[in-house]
Amino acid sequence: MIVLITGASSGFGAEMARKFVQQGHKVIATGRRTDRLADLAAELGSAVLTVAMDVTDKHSITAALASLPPEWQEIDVLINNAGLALGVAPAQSASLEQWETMIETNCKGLVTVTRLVLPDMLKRNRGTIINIGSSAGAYAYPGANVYGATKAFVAQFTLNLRADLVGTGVRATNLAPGLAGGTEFSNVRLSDDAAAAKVYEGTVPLSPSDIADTAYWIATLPPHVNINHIEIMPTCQGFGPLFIKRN
Ligand code: NDP
Ligand code: 8X3
Repeated sequence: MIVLITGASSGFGAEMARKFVQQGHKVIATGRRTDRLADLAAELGSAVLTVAMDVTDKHSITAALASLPPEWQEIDVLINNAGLALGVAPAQSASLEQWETMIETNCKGLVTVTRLVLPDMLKRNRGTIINIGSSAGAYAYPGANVYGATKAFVAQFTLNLRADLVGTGVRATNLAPGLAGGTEFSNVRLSDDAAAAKVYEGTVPLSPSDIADTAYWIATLPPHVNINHIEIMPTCQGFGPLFIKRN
């Protein structure tokens, strides 16, 4: 299979690239940090094609797809993984610029890549699209405001994509992890490595390989099976009670 992964330069994306290559597949590894992508290609060899792609820039996406050599053009699996959270400030004081970046990346970037890859999948009547959502798309918590909303968008867009694709051979899944360590997610979100490390203190979070194994399982199920939505949490994570502010 040929697997295109957005945000393959770190975290889940890099680990998913490793998993698919180790299982004998070819990976188009995309992202903005081309030095990181080059390191991944050096590690995994010729089964990886690295392509610079900023999902917030439509021209970057179209240029990346247009640059694919003929033998890399038939994308079987698209993993829309590129995404980020920025900040944990409450809505009333959060940065509008950070909100815009999350929407541009997690929502607009994801739908743009999907829209541009989908027609060729439909021509071949096969393909799997795995959108990386989050438990934050289902459960509210303070400071998740726009990040959680972008992941709720991913969940609903995936279901609506399914609705449009019924009767075709193209599948779509929302893969929604909870707390996961071993990625740069919290470093990016908090811009503070010490604070990022504290997020995982005293926990056994999900690992990138837990997510990579799940994505691989979804992509290699028999063609008649579509996982619509899968939510995964580490065993140590649970649900907060509904909060009541008392006088
Ligand atoms: P990382 O920060 O390690 O990886 C994020 C990836 O997204 C990087 O490869 C980065 O590449 C890429 N990316 C960010 N912005 C852009 C952009 N504009 N264009 C292209 N690529 C971009 O975090 P994770 O691996 O943890 O996150 C991957 C996905 O998983 C995200 O969608 C995140 O929301 C989601 N998630 C993470 C969880 C966690 O707890 N870690 C839990 C649930 C969901 P580059 O900077 O090189 O462009
Ligand atoms: C990342 C999971 O709980 O930090 O999407 O929002 S969480």
